[in-house]
Amino acid sequence: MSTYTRRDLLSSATLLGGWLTLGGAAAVGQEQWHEPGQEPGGESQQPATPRGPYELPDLPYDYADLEPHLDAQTVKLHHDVHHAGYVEHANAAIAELQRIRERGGEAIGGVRAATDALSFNVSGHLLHSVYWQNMKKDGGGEPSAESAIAAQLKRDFGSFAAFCGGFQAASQQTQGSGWGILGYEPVSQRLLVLQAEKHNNTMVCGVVPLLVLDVWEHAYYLKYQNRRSVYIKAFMNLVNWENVEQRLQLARKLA
Ligand code: MN3
Repeated sequence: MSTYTRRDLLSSATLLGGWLTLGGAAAVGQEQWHEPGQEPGGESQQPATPRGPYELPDLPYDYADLEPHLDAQTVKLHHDVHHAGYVEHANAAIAELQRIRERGGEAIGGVRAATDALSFNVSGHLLHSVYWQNMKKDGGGEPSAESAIAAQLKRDFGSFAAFCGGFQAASQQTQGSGWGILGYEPVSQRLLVLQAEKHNNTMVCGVVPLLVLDVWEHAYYLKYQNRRSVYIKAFMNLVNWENVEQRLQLARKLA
C-alpha cells in the first residue's frame, strides 16, 4: 500500500466500481441529506433519506447493446430496479448506523440488523458496479496474449481453458442466489475463483473482484428461465477483458 497514493485510490474508484473506496468511506458521516417532498427546515417525522455515500452508476452502454446474449429488458430491470435498490438500502444502512451512534449505541439489536443490511447491500452495490463494467458489446474471446491477466490466468490455473472451466463451474454451482467471482488475493498475490452466496457470504476477506458473474435469477430468468448454464455461456461472450486487465493492474498495487 505504501506506493499506492490516495490519489491513485480515488482515481481508481470508477474503474473498480467503488470496491476499493471502502477506506474512502470518509464519506460516511458526511452524507448529504434530503427529505423528499420537504423543504429544508420542515417538520416531517419521517427519517431523512440519505443521498449518499453510494450512487447508482450509469451503464457504460445502452440497454440493448448486450443482445442477443443479454436482452434489453433484463438489463434495464436489473440496473434500474435491482441495482438501484441495493444502492438505496446501502445508504439507508449507513444512515441507520449513524442514527444509532448518535443515540449512544444503546440499541444493540439495531446495530446487528443494520450491520447485516450494510454487508448485504454494499456488497450487492459494489459487485453490480463491477459486473456492468465487466461486459461490453462484442466482448468475449480470450484476453490479449501480451496482457498481465492472460499470463496470470495461465500461471495460477494452468491454462485459459482451465480457468474458464473452473469459473463457469463455480458460477453454475453457486447455491441459490449469488455470484461467480475471479478475484485477486493480495497477500498471496494469486488469482482465486470464488463463489459469493447472496452478495456477501462465502467471500474471502480482502479479495479484489476482477470478473464477476451475477447468477441471481433476476440476472437471466426473463430470457433463459431455469437454464443458468446457458446464461453463463452467453456471459462469456460479453466479457470485457481490457476491463479485467485494468482491474488486475490496480489490484496488484495493493500487495
Ligand atoms: Mn443482480
